[in-house]
Amino acid sequence: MTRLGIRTGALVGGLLTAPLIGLMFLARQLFGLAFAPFELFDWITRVLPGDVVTFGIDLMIDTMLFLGVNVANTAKTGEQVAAVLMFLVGGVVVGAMFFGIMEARRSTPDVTTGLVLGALFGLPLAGISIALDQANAVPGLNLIWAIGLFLVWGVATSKACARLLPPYPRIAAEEEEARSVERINRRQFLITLGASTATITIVGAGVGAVLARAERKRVQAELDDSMAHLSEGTSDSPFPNINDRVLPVPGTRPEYTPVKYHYKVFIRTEPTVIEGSDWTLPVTGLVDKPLMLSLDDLRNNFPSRDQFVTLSCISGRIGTTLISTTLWTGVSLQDLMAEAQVRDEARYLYITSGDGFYETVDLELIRSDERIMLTYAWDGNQLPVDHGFPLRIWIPDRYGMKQPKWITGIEVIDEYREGYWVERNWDEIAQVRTTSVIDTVAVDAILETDRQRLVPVGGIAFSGARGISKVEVRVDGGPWEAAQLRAPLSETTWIFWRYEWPFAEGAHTFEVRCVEGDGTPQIEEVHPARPRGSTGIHVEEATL
Ligand SMILES: Nc1nc2c(c(=O)[nH]1)N[C@H]1C(S)=C(S)[C@@H](COP(=O)(O)O)O[C@H]1N2
Ligand SMILES: [Mo]
Repeated sequence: MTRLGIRTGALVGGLLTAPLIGLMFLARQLFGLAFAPFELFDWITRVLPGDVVTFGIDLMIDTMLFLGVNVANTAKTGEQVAAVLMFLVGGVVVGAMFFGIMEARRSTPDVTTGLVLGALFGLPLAGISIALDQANAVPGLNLIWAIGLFLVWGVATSKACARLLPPYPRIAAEEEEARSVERINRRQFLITLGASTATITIVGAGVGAVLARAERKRVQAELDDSMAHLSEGTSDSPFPNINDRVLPVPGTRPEYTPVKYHYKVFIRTEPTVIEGSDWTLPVTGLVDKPLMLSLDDLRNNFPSRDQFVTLSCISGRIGTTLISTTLWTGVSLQDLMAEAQVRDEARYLYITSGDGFYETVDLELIRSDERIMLTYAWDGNQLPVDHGFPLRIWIPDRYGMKQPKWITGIEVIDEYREGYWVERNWDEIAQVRTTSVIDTVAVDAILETDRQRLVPVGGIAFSGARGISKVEVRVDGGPWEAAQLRAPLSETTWIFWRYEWPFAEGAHTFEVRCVEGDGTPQIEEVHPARPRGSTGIHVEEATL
């Protein structure tokens, strides 16, 4: 008996939650309103213990590697799909439970029941939305919309329940006849319900998707002016190594990453949007002169610095695509600290971000390295939204996890506070661990000399800010042979290497390792990314 209620409830829950999602998605595209499935997902990933989150991310990445999809491009899409599916499944479960309870209690829900049901889910979700403090949402409007939508959803669920479950109480003599009439009515009702909810879902999600694609195109087009176009040898090239004789092997990744291909990592399902015109940076706490700086103040009142920077993510595995290089421009934190007149007892900067991220930077480190900067431009343009507009920090030799984007505040403090990922058991220092990667065994770029045929093998090596003095390649477990090194764009970027291997037919195993500037070899022992960054040798198989 109860099973009919649960089955019908699950179906109705799904049928009514799908258009709810569709409409929320449309409203998000049209008016920038909050999208509950993403907010719920973001909130869950924030409150869950770090190990559980890491396990989930690992599982997702393993699945992607298994399916052969590019992790850097697809991870966020995977999360978004998971968030929407989770929400839909939630709707199915709630529908099943609601119908099940109504049936077990032999009661017919009315409008009030529906409103209560809607509020039961709408209000906590509104609470989550407030707790997340999404920088880009319109708070009041958001709440009215979200709660209103859930109330309608609750009432619709309750109406459908009243319509689809047998009415109570019932007179026994009429039962048989009533049943067959009901069954026909039920089927018709479900068909109508299915058709109308499908229409709303498809229209909402479809129009939303078209708008989303247009927006993405517009943003991408803005990024097309990348300096990457200038990499061919002009005399006024911005690239200092333009005349280096050691050239990247064809098939190697670009030395200067076009900004639109720069890897992206952020804690939320979506990047955080901050309005540059209202944005100001408060520098508060243990300072004699608290500051309130606009983007123009940062650009005009402090000397600017340019630096070619390779950024990488601690969660990457050996050979990861979560590493990219571009030109960073900003203000030295030493200059900013001098302006704010940091007091003697001050020990750390506590940096907060528009997406709820936070990190601590040791003032000792800032005093020791003038390169540490608040960055407002990438590739000669303002920071792209996805990469932290309007302001992010750069700390040489550290993984990305220590370097907040979308900065909204800096507080000077005297007691250490753990950062977002440190609280989740990632390393406190997060110094970049040296790595080298084979990008290509260029079978289609074989060099013919009179004596032999050489296959160029090429890739990158990166040690944060510690330099690379040697790269070695080994084929089929033979001796390690030195590769040629191309001058890097700066002392804080990856370096490109090439090795010309005497051609031999068959299947071969290529391995690479490197040595830091001061002679420290890359760690060959295999360690997973967590908690300090992965180590081990990159291996590439090729059949020639
Ligand atoms: N506010 C904020 N800053 C952040 C993060 C984040 O989620 N939120 N992620 C960090 C991590 S883990 C990395 S690897 C880099 C990635 O920067 P990118 O997306 O511009 O490549 O940003 C760092 N700064
Ligand atoms: Mo990261």
